[in-house]
Amino acid sequence: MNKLGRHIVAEFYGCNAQILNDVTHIEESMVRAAQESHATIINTTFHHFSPYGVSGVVVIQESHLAIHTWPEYQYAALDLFTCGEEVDPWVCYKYLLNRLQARHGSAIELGRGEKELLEKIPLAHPQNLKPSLKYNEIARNIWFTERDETIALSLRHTGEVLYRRQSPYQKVEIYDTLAYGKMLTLDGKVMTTEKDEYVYHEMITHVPLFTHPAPKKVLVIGGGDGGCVREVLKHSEIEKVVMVEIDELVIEASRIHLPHLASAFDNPKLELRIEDGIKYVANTLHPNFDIVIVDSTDPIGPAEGLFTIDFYKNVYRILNEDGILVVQSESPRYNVEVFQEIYQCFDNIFGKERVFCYLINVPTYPSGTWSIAYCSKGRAHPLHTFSHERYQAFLQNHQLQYYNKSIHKAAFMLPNFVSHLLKKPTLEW
Ligand code: SPD
Repeated sequence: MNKLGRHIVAEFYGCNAQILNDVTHIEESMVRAAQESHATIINTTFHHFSPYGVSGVVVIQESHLAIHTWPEYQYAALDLFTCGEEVDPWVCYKYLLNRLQARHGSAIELGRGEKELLEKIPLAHPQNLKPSLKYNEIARNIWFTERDETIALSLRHTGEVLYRRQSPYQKVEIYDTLAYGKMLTLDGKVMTTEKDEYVYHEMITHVPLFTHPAPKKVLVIGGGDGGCVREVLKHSEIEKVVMVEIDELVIEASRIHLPHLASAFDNPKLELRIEDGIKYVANTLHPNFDIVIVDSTDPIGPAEGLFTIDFYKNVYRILNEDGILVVQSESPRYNVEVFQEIYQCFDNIFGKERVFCYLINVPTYPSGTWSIAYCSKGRAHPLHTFSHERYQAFLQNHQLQYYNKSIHKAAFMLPNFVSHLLKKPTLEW
């Protein structure tokens, strides 16, 4: 491209007046237009004018999408400006024309920043131009936001996206956040951050490992950042771990930017398989694992199949007789219905008495309260079969940041609202 950017100046006529006066609809449409074009959203601001009209802008990594509407004229004026080659502003134009129910639209495209007329001057390496990362000195005010229809969680970051690649399954990104260090996101959802990853990874691994009577072989489904296998392999009695991750870009991003999590990928006890965990489990013929850990994303996109009864029937089948399944089971505060459905599914397969829920505090997940399901096929029990001997021996060699035997026990003491959602009593102590 011989221009720095493409700028579409557009007019939409004969739109639906009600839509043009609905600030929520307009904001959602503009955000979706950005998503349709695979732009990366930095921030949005939208305002409703009295009595009619909406103005707003979606700031994208590639520039901005802006709108002003006149419902009384059924008219909207738009600026769709993108830089670089990856995002096509016409995708946004077509999407919005349809969303705002315009009778017709007209547009001109302006090329911005004719390269032939520009002189590029040498600037210092971006690293040297970067302001120091002390909170008060950061000039840029850029936020990553994970949101659904009702809740948004935002983390401020430096503005530099350290890794961004679209895999066949999802968009894999690493941001540099001010409060939580480097952060891995998949399709815009927080998976893990340098500064709070230990909560999730220690709790999803050590709880089953210290309560299984004699764990030797572990299967991890998902977990591409490496945090789970790092923790599992701290247990010297583990002879083999199979990790099945569908998306090799997650592993690549973690190896490059989160080496502290990816530290066990080259451990000889680990068999790392890049394939679909659902197929792997379906094709495993005989009981073969003492513990299965499902460290998935949320139940949309590639992880959807990891939340189905067929998948878990197969997991049950491949567990050895005292086997334990642990699964990240979403939030009882955020995804209430999904949370209930997951436990219903496990109750049906393992039996209600053998399915337990425990809670962890992950500040960077929506609501901060996250849950893990513990399902026992045989003798294992989350509290009664805890091995004090192995725990004491483990402490001789390892220091953990969240997990200890008290938090293990406490995590199973459920608040009343969670017990009610699950129709299960909390564990007695
Ligand atoms: N909404 C967040 C759910 C994330 C569960 N998996 C996290 C991956 C960490 N290894």
